[in-house]
Amino acid sequence: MSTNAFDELKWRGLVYDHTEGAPDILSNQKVTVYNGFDPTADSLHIGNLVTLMQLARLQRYGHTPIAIAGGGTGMIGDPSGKSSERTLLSREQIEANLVGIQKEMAMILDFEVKSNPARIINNADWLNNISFMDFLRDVGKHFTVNYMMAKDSVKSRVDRESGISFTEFSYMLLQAYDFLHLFDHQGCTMQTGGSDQWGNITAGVELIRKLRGEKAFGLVYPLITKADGSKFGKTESGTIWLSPQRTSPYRFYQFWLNTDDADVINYLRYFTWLNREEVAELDVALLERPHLREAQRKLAQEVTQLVHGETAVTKAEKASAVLFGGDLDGLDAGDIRDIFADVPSSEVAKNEFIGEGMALVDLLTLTGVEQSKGAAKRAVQGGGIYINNQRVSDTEQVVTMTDSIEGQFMVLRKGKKKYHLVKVLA
Ligand code: 545
Repeated sequence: MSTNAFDELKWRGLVYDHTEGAPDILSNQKVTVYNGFDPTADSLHIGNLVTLMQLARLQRYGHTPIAIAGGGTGMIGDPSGKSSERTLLSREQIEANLVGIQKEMAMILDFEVKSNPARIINNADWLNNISFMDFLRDVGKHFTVNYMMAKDSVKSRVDRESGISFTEFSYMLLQAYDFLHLFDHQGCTMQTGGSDQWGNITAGVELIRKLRGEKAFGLVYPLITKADGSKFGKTESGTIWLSPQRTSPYRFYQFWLNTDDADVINYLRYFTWLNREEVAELDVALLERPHLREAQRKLAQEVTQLVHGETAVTKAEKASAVLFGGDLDGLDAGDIRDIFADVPSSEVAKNEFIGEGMALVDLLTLTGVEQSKGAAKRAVQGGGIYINNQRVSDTEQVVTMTDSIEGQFMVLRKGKKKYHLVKVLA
């Protein structure tokens, strides 16, 4: 670790902007620092993981982290970084989403450490009860519309025909009020976030200055980018979420494993606890032996472990080995579906495999793995056919339900790498 928290964040490439004095208090004092998360979904995605990790990092430097679960702000919707109006979420949806994201916050932060335990606080506790009259008098009065209009989140929307509702326009005041509330009740003097949050954070710093005559601080991180310019955290099959129900640990692991050489060192700094020496070693490995993908593998292991735990890493690695001929023992149907999501597949009715079953050579031709029975036989004789990654030696082999994985799949393979997934239809 660097000797002080600010140098550490700088080295990690995580300082995009900060208000005056922030480096000094991060380095020389112990502060209470917060980051907010609105319950717009039932899970955080890996874009939000950066900010969560930063809270955890600041905690290791002795600062006290607060994660705000935005049960109140989530009722309104932050226009920051959004080109169009959001649809309001129902109260039930918000409640359900809060459950999911609070669980994820709890995974990364430390609640046990005596000196500076983390706290998760729901801003509905104060926002949902404040009266509109009080709010306009106590908060609204301190901001000119001119000031609010100058913020990127508003400016970019005013210029568009669709505009911005009064509801979303007001959002920054709620976030500013949160900061004031945490300043008053939790001794919180710093707020962090992605760079999209700069306007909201500085509004809070302003409010604390105006109403309390005190100095509070803001620090924002760069939004994560990819060297090739494409969007970070998305694949063809969608966003990479922290929730294992939304993104399986195997897919999660694969996502990190597939990181480009040009990005991997940055991501090691953003998303892992590895220190300078460890990252430097992987940088050397990347330069000298890029084909071994040691940096990517370490990244995948570290982040998967952080989010899904150690056994998930072992399992994901085993699953990754399957595409290179590894055995299928211990994998369930869900794993198989994940691993072979991108290989050709066919659907075959279950009753074909019941009773006497189906001759393997027939299955090979039916699925198009081989063009003819003759070719299929020759392939088996040549030792080039595998079922569930077990080589088949008998040209007369019959396939039955006992060859299926949980009654749902069979994996055919020709040669080293050509896979075909048989989906058994009930
Ligand atoms: C609410 C009340 C506060 C302070 C902050 C907030 C939330 C903030 C916001 N943040 C984003 C967010 O995304 C949805 C989370 C996943 C379900 O909207 N107004 O809530 C993101 N944030 C993390 C980073 C961010 C930001 O949670 O700050 O920049 C993304 O990386 O967009 O008092």
